[in-house]
Amino acid sequence: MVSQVFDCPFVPSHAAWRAEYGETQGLCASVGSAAPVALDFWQDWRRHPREPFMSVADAAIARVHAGLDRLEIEVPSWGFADTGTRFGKFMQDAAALTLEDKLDDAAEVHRVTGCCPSVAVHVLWDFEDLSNPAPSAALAADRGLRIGSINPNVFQDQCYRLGSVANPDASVRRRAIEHLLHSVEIGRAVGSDLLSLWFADGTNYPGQGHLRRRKRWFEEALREVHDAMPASMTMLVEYKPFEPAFYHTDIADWGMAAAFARAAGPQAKVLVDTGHHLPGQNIEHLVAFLMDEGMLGGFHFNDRHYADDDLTVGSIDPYRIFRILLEIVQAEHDLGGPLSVAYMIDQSHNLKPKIEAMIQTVDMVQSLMAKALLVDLAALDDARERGDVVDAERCLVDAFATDVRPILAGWRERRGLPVDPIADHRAHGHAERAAASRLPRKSSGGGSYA
Ligand code: PSV
Ligand code: MN
Repeated sequence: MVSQVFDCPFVPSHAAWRAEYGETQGLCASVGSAAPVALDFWQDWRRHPREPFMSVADAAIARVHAGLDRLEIEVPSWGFADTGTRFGKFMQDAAALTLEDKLDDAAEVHRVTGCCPSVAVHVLWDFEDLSNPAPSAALAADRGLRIGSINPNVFQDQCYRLGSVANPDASVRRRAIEHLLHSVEIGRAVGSDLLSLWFADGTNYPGQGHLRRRKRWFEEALREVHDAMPASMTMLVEYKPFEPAFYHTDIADWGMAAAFARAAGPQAKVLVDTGHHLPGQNIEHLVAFLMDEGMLGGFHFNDRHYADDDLTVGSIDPYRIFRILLEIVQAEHDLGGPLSVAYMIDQSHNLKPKIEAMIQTVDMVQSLMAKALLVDLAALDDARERGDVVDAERCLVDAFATDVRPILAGWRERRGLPVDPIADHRAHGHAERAAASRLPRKSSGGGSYA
């Protein structure tokens, strides 16, 4: 059954149009007469969205709503703090300083989106008293949140100049492993089941490191940490082809991450950060491959134009994230149930207001997931079997081109959430209150590079 039948693909249904604007306004008669009215309708629709612009079957809308009900997205604590480039930091009055601030901001994102109940933490950036992390769980709970993935910091201390678990100095390797083991305990104390590992280890110059020896050190370290994890905990192994190391990175790509995860043990999986690939990498292909191997653990979502740019999801290439999500939708469809995948954001917003950028990201991930859920998988399979390449691609393009904002609006209304989360956040005054309370606590000026 089709919920609305529209006469024109780019303007609302006759019924909706007549109800709002009467018979006299032409629909597709001519661009000249329809355009001004269409603009009015659009502006009004943005305030009070009612129905989709394209016909979408009720069953498909229900499928999207059910998919959105399941979709939880973790926000990173560091996405609310002042950050910058390696050349300097630009400070924002409302940017968070403490874990409490970050949790307040995350709670604001969750208030308007309803799908971000957990916050990733970086151990040395977020916990003041590492010997007693448990109260942080209560701070999160007070705000209706929970502490999500635990991210150790084995990259910033002076001793890690030549690496952490692959450092040529055994005492530094031990120190890094101790920090990873401590992070497991922190996870236990705050009720987190995700240990998310990213290593800056690598070398800058040919000859600097013994590549195979470093690989062995990594395997040993990951195995030791894996063995210390409770049965409920998953280890996520992240990869990155370069930066901060520029000659080689010890976990350079998804294949190495999968091999290391396998060497670590059955609770270790691969973490795909969408910004961590060399140009031209087909990310949806590696995601499909990892899923089929049972090795996909989760995502760090962000967008990029050049390298690890940490731009908001979909700002550069929304079709790419759509294609990745479609692989997951297909896998779950084939499996007949949801996969256990951690959806996390990993972005630093240097120019946009932090909370707005985070809400914009969540909205984009939801929209792209909605589009992926709209793909007619039966038609896609049929086109593939017929060898009809054009029809197969059209299945993707049709779904991607569908305006899902009304469907999302319907989902939000059903959940009692604001239909326009950014507008609601702006009207709520959180940023102004945050700036007033945080500014006096900030030291003047930004952070310089050198
Ligand atoms: C490294 O570039 C990374 O992607 C890791 O996930 C870190 O946890 C995060 O960025 C820190 O911003
Ligand atoms: Mn990441």
